Amino acid sequence: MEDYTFTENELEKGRLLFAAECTFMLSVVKIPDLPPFGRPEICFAGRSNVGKSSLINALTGRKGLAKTSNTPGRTQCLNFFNVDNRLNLVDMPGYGYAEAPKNLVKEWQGLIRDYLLGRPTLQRVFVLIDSRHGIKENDRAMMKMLDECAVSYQIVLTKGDKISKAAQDKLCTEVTEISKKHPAAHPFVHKTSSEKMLGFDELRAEIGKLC
Ligand SMILES: Nc1nc2c(ncn2[C@@H]2O[C@H](COP(=O)(O)OP(=O)(O)OP(=O)(O)O)[C@@H](O)[C@H]2O)c(=O)[nH]1
Ligand SMILES: [Mg+2]
Repeated sequence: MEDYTFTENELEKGRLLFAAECTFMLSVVKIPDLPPFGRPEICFAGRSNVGKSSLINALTGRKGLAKTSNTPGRTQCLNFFNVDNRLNLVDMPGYGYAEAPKNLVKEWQGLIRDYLLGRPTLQRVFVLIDSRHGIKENDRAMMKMLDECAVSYQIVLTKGDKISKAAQDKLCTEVTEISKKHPAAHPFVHKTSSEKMLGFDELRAEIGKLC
């Protein structure tokens, strides 16, 4: 995947997409409340506190668009954002949050599975992995579910500013090898830091290809 690059045109298309208007649409806690199918959609999944909401803010260049917090479990529903009437972004509740009440966890899992299975406009799920922790058991479970639901997904490493470049490169190679073994996974792994705004030109270009 070393030769996977983005052309000037793709980078420009991604930049323009996110330079346009991005607005909050709605929060969904049950399937009947999902917005009707329409625009292509991408979503962000990952363990609680991995940085999903921060990544949406960095991607769109809008600090308070998605609510972020130090307290795990901040995002408890599917939050939809409209990018220039061309694309929906979906911020998902995090998984693996130890203190979450069991009944709530079951509800979220049900909601996420039903959403993944019943959303033909879903173009890709970006599965976020904390660069300090790598792929954990519940990330593997998420990847398995995505393989089973035949939903295209791609790994994005977050919080790259928290580890050395060498450590991040090593993790990236490992995660790429894991991705290659999963049928529904895109083998190119994105490296990001929302804190330092790194990796977003490429991620915007990637997303620009999907709409
Ligand atoms: N250093 C650093 N901190 C980050 C980065 N991204 C997110 N954080 C911090 O990590 C914490 C969690 O970020 P969120 O974006 O709320 O995480 P989340 O995945 O949306 O969490 P839930 O909604 O609970 O699932 C916050 O304190 C962020 O400031 C990053 O790139 N670098
Ligand atoms: Mg969140």
